[in-house]
Amino acid sequence: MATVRAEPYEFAFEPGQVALVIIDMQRDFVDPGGFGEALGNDVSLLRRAIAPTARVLAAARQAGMLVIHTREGHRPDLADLPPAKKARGHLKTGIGDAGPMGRILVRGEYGHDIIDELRPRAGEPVVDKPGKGAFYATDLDAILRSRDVAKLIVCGVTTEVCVNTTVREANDRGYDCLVLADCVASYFPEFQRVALEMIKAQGGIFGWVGESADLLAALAPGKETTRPAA
Ligand code: C5J
Repeated sequence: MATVRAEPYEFAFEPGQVALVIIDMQRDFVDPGGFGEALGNDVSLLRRAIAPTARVLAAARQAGMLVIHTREGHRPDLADLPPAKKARGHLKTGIGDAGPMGRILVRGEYGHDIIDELRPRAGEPVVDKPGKGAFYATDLDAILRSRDVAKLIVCGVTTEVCVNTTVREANDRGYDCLVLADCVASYFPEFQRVALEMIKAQGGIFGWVGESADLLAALAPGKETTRPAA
């Protein structure tokens, strides 16, 4: 059993029964020149999560942990894009339209894919999701249950949207989630802070919040793991 320092209290897991879930680290959200930046967001706030997530990804692979990647996006014919989602925001260029990195949030397009730094390896499930939560209209639950996974370590973007929605969905399905604070990010610093507070409040009403350095220490006991400079 491994234990990770976390809030509101230690997160314990068997390495064989935990999955690393990396949410929506897609070019359109994270890379300069993508949809997120075109909407006026500062993507450097999201990019802070890349290096710690890459370290966690490497350690998880080394430990033989199940690694799952998710991508938010839609079929090229947009048949799974709710009209309400398409209309929201009255965007001049929105989901399904030609954007700076191909059609925005459309499967198969360059911008929809995962950033090079966190590219999935063969054998790692990539879950394509039409919504914010990774369980809604996907086979994520079946993938996890078929491997007896009951605990999730969660990284990705954005903290208050797809990360929070996924953690809440997971919680209602009986999963324990550890969210790594330095491996999730938001375009809005205040939302980042509050979204993490919400998860760990009231004795961990939705889950646990920890730091990647403490997970790395738990995965490599005996090995000195220093906290990288922020
Ligand atoms: C958003 C996400 N923010 N992955 N998607 O629309 O959080």
